[in-house]
Amino acid sequence: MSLTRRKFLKGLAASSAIASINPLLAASEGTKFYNTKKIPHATHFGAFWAEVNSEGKLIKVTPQQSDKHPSVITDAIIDRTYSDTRVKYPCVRKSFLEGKKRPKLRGKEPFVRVSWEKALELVLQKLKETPIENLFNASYGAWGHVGLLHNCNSVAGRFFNTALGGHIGTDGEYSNGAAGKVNASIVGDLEVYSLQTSHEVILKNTQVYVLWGADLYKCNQIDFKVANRGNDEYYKKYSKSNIKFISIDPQYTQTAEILNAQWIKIRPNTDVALMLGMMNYLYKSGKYDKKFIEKYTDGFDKFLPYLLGKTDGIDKTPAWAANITGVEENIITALADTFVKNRTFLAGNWAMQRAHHGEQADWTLMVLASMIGQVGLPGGGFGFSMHYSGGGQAFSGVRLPVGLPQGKNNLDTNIPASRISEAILNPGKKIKFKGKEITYPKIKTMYVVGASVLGHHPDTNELIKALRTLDTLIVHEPWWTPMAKMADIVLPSTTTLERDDISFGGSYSQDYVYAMKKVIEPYFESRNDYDIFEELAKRIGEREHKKFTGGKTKQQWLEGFYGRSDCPYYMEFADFWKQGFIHFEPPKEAYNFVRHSEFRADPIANKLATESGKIQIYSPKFEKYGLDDFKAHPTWFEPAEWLGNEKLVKKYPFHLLSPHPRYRVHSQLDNTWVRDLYKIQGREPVVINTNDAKKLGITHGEVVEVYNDRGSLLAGAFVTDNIMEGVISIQEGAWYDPEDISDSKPRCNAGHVNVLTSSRPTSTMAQATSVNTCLVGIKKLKEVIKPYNSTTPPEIIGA
Ligand SMILES: Nc1nc2c(c(=O)[nH]1)N[C@H]1C(S)=C(S)[C@@H](COP(=O)(O)OP(=O)(O)OC[C@H]3O[C@@H](n4cnc5c(=O)[nH]c(N)nc54)[C@H](O)[C@@H]3O)O[C@H]1N2
Ligand SMILES: Nc1nc2c(c(=O)[nH]1)N[C@H]1C(S)=C(S)[C@@H](COP(=O)(O)OP(=O)(O)OC[C@H]3O[C@@H](n4cnc5c(=O)[nH]c(N)nc54)[C@H](O)[C@@H]3O)O[C@H]1N2
Ligand SMILES: [Mo]
Repeated sequence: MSLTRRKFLKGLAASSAIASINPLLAASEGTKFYNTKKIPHATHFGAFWAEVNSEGKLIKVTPQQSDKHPSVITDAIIDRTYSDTRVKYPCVRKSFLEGKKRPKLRGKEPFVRVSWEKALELVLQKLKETPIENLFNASYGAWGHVGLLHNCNSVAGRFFNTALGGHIGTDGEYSNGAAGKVNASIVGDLEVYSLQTSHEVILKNTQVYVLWGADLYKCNQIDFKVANRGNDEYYKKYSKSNIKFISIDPQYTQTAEILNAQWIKIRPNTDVALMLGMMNYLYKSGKYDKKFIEKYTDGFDKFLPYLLGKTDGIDKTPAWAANITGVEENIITALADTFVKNRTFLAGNWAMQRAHHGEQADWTLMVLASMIGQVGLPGGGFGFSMHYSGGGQAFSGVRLPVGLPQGKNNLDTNIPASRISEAILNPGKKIKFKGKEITYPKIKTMYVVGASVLGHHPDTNELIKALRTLDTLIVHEPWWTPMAKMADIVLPSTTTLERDDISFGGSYSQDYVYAMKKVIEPYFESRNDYDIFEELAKRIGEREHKKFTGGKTKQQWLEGFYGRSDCPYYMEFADFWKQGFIHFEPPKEAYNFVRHSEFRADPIANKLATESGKIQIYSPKFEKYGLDDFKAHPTWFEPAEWLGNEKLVKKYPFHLLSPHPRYRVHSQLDNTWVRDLYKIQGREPVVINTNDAKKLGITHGEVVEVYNDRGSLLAGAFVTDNIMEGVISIQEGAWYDPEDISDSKPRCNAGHVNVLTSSRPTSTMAQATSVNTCLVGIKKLKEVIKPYNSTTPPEIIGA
């Protein structure tokens, strides 16, 4: 927790945080004519009143007052709840049920409907057969839904730890796995999840706002907790302000459009070179802030020889940078001049560190910000979360409920996020990781709850090859996702609407707690993940059962979470539960928050948690790691695949980006009518520049093939000038649909981008995923083997 947050908390009793009473309370109790009931619930897509008819069917959702800019994606909740893709019964892959295993048939065979009794017995048997040293809990990320009790990740983690003693886990994130392993050593904080300088401060002080690949509008459509889309109000104010917006991005985003930003087209994965070029110019022209560098940073002198080419013979001049980035030399120097002459805010994204050598991106940006010298000044410096979960909103200062305690994992075996396929395929292999060496365990059983590994992991064909070597693959899912279709045992989970829970939002403002009341009865035979694990724990033993439940009922857990808040304005749980939410108005001072202002005001008293207490431009700790692909200072490394690699580009001329989807949370909602808003002939769109399309004879709206050595897919061409030439883009998360399952690398019929991405790690330091480093070819289509089909459930015998 940052100092400022603590101060907020201390000052809370005297602050103006006020719990307000819901004026809609009466309306939430139902209407006379139709006999419907309005029930409060909350999701990643926003909080709403769910209207249920007399038959108990959900018929309508109406956004709650906390949703400042409701989106159609909230409506799609109804469609997905009653979707044909729901898993209705426990199912087991045919050969697996017959005891023949045949792991190579995963994803190819029919399933058999079984009773819960049979399914649980099988799961239990497999768990008993598998020592925890061989049990991989791949329930990554917690994007399933926002509830604190039924949170898929924590329910699974708690079960494995309390009932079995532990499990193999994942180390590092798909989101910001590279930056996440570096930033804390540079500025004492991850930065990617830290409280951001407030929008009000930006509006009052910022003159130049750089969207460094930050797609604020799109990425803030959802929240890790409950979305409020409160940022949209600020973007309106931004667009009317005098702030000059500059977007450095291979695509002209919707955010850039809203803010009328100047577009700097940059070759993907080359931002570090651009920043070095600017720094080189600022140093040589003497325009950088020497005082800031002296007072607040450490190791500039050790970085300079590299910047000036004394160590490697390459002077990192703007001309050098122009050659790499495709941004003209005079623009690079003009940008640097603009940044130092104006109060400039650099809003970094996460996509550029989701690339080969992604460790360098944030670090270099922070060093550039240091040379500009405005870190900690109102409206200046940097932020790495303005695009995420309502970043920039004022923080209520209220301590909010936390979820299920995880218990102790007796194993310390975690696989770096990018290495899952490799680890499954190479037990015992040793790799470098965070300056140490780790050994891959032998993974026999993989258990997935609330994640779409087949959706989120790079290089789908490599992953499927790995999954087809496991002994057992168990998945809990409400829907027949591509991940579920690949499993041996599929247990049908309820959706968020089918159980009571509690959450809060937005992630940064933390100004609402929400009652997520059960809206409908569980669909067919689905059960809550919590209940499934409780039942398994019970069958393992009385002690294990008690350890898992903590001796509490679900209601007691919920009330306990709620009671953990230390806010004096909290209402009684029963009142809160009736009202549906509780709101805390952030105190006035929260609107004046400036990131790193305390460090700036007094770098001794408020020193950073780094080696020197200052911003680490050079790190002796990292020097000791002695790695070839990660040095002690920011460094430009050529990515393995990029537009500057002439040899590769001859074969695969396009750089493929896979940004996050506008109308989904990753793969979620791909099975709803929302698809109709943006799919092209049923496929995920591939965004391509007008001139490129012309050269290839591709017209807007036709289905094309995108391919490389790793795989191929079909996508619908979206032709536009809003992407630079040589770059194409396909949103992550389309449901995988192999055309010919007998093929070892079947073409994906639906445009699931990870059949093309590489599982290459960012470096031997962070071993993070690098999906945005990917070259491909694109061509007109000869034939389509079968119609679009990704949301068709598998064949189920006995259903
Ligand atoms: N190419 C490419 N790939 C990427 C990325 C990229 O930028 N490009 N981004 C990466 C990033 S940053 C992330 S965070 C990951 C996201 O990857 P995931 O977190 O795996 O993405 P989701 O599709 O949201 O998966 C959540 C799953 O939980 C299920 N679910 C929902 N509710 C419940 C429930 O109550 N119980 C159970 N058991 N299941 C439930 C949903 O149906 C869905 O299958 O993707 C990564 N993959
Ligand atoms: N609507 C919606 N919002 C989301 C999510 C979602 O699924 N849907 N997922 C959430 C999650 S889990 C995460 S991790 C975040 C992801 O946050 P980010 O990773 O920042 O988001 P992306 O959409 O992958 O990419 C943002 C922009 O980066 C640009 N970009 C790609 N490569 C480069 C590069 O090399 N240089 C530069 N300068 N720009 C580049 C892309 O063109 C794109 O416009 O989003 C969150 N927000
Ligand atoms: Mo993410």
